[in-house]
Amino acid sequence: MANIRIPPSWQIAASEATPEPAFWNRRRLIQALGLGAIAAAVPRLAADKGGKLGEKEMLAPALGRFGRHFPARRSAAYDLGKLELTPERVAARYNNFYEFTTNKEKVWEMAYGYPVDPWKVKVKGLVAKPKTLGLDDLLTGFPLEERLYRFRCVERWSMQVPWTGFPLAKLIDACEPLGSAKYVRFVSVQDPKGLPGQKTQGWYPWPYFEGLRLDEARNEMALAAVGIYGHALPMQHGAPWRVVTPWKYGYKSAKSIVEIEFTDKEPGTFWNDLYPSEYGFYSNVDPGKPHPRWSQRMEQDIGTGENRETLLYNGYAAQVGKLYRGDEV
Ligand SMILES: Nc1nc2c(c(=O)[nH]1)N[C@H]1C(S)=C(S)[C@@H](COP(=O)(O)O)O[C@H]1N2
Ligand SMILES: [Mo]
Repeated sequence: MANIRIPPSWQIAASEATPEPAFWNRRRLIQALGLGAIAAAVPRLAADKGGKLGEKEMLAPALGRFGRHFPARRSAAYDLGKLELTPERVAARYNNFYEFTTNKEKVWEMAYGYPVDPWKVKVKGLVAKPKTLGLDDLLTGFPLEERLYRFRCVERWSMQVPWTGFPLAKLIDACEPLGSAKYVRFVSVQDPKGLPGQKTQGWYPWPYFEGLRLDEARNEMALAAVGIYGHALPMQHGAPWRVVTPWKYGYKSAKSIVEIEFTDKEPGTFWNDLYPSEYGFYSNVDPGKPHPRWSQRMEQDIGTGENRETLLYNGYAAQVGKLYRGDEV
């Protein structure tokens, strides 16, 4: 029997997939004004009037008021070996964030100005006491550190970036999961009015959702990221906070999270639910496990253009290898 399926949208031509950015930036401005964030919206007004956003906006943190917490001290434990750090302006204009658009080079301008203050994160499921976290909990609740990490997308591009954040384990402990909790599920923001991709790509099961086994989420490499390149996250990287699991393909690192749920069963994930034969729950970077439509043996660095061999667990076997038996998909 033939399998009828929608191709993943990174196969859709950019011209078909991209709504007009200026329109959405104007909407965003109005939203920000509506929320009373007038001071924050003023610099946007000039850019919006001119209709053209520039590099300043592309690199701008989505959250202004925690500036004094950046840059954080760089942790010496995570170095890149002989790999170069990806230039900030390269990483900032090549993004996957389907809530805005599938056109990687347009995400930043579609995302610019999206309001993230206030922001709430609901903690639910198998926890001692359900609660809601706010920006102060996330930005000032745990000591921030900077870590240089490799990052590998299943589409075969890779980069090396300095994230600012704290171990996800600390956030998990603060959520007080019960002993019966075995998995953690993350849900990204749901807002079809403000996130154009959620409206134009109605076939996706919004909001974006991801999950980890609890021991993976507690591994030292799993980071709750609130910043990049020494400042708070620009919107296109998933402000105000996201997960970063650098030994897994990029789609496991959910952006702009609003819900953390603890479960005793393996939760579904956005891409695994859609295309189980292409995207597994574990999705650990593995050059020996080809994607059904392309090999994963090689990758291309978006900064240098260099093609190189992909490493098992993206080079983090020493840190995460002990979590696995080798048959996880
Ligand atoms: N909510 C949400 N999170 C997401 C995605 C997305 O579309 N929506 N894309 C994922 C994919 S496929 C990748 S490669 C990374 C990209 O992160 P970056 O844009 O900061 O490099 O974000 C991941 N997190
Ligand atoms: Mo990705």
